[in-house]
Amino acid sequence: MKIKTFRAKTFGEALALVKREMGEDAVVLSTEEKKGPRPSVEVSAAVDYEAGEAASPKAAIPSWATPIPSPAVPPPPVREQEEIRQLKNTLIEFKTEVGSIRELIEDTRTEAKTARLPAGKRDVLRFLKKRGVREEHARGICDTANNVKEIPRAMAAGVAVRGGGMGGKKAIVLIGPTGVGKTTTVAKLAAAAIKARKRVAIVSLDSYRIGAIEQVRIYAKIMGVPLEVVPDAGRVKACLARHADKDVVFIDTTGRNPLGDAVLSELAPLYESGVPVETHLLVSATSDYDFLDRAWKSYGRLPVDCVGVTKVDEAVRYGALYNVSALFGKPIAYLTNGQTVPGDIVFPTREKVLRMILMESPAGAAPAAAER
Ligand SMILES: Nc1nc2c(ncn2[C@@H]2O[C@H](COP(=O)(O)OP(=O)(O)O)[C@@H](O)[C@H]2O)c(=O)[nH]1
Ligand SMILES: [Mg+2]
Repeated sequence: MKIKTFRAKTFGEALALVKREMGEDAVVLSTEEKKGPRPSVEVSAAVDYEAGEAASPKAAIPSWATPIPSPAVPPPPVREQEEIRQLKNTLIEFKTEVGSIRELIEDTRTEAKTARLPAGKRDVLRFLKKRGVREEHARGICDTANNVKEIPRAMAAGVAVRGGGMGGKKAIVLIGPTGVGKTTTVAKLAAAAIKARKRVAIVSLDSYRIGAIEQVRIYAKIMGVPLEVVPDAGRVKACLARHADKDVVFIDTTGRNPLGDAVLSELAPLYESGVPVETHLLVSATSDYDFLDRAWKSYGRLPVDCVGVTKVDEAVRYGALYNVSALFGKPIAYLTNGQTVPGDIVFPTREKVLRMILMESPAGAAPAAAER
């Protein structure tokens, strides 16, 4: 980094000087107007040392504009640096300890609350937690279930499924985190629609990932359905108009980290275009609760109609189906249970979903086999 201060009669002259001396990459750090019998201005500018060296033309500097040498700022002494480092470490340790104490207090409170419950309700809680139902949702079920036998009835209100597979709208857009199974599920849904004698097209908005287009292109080719790759969501409307003769058009999208804003900014033009679409949010049955929560905070800002839960074949328990229902408040439209297209997708009844959640499902005993 090279810092210099220039003095000139006007800002314009001073900036011209900066540009001439330090090149186009220079950044102005400060400016100051000097009043008095001979008014002038001072402009301090900085440039990355090497870039500046390369960029600055060696032009002559007029006599009225003398560069003022910058005072050298000495680095803090080594001992001080070491002390700062140690202080930082102590602070991190302290924060971790406070976090642990907080968790401990919370656990103790929860245990005390559980201990006050009647034995039957304690069983309900234990039963549900063992199946992966989140504590807070399990407690909600506990309010109405006095014993394990009453769980299915108490849980039923919290789980909705969308019968009939696909809804009435022509365009169906699949959204969700990266790698959740959107493209594979588009292919499975397209195959199901073809089986139901519907005229189908696939639109891919996923031009972000290398190979993504190839994957969907292969599926489309195998099924003999047209594929259109659309570079941005704003152009989907025109694309759908080209497919006016189709009964259903599946739109595959780019998976995004739910933490980022890309999720919304990329898809917003689709919703703003006013084209009627049905939005399916896909989440994996293997996702942990905090991830689901975060995904909903992000994707839930879009007009989600229903949920597709993928990779149930990889889950060791199915509490996530309840957690998803409780968190999202949207019906489950389908479950996917394997990588095989078109087979590994089911459109379950509510009873089926409830049975799955209540299953004590040891690792490896996926319901996929039972479904097929
Ligand atoms: N086990 C399992 N794997 C799946 C399922 N659905 C998709 N996959 C796999 O998950 C990976 C990512 O799928 P893909 O459709 O490309 O995800 P996308 O990034 O959301 O489009 C691929 O290897 C798929 O074969 C499923 O239901 N079960
Ligand atoms: Mg994909």
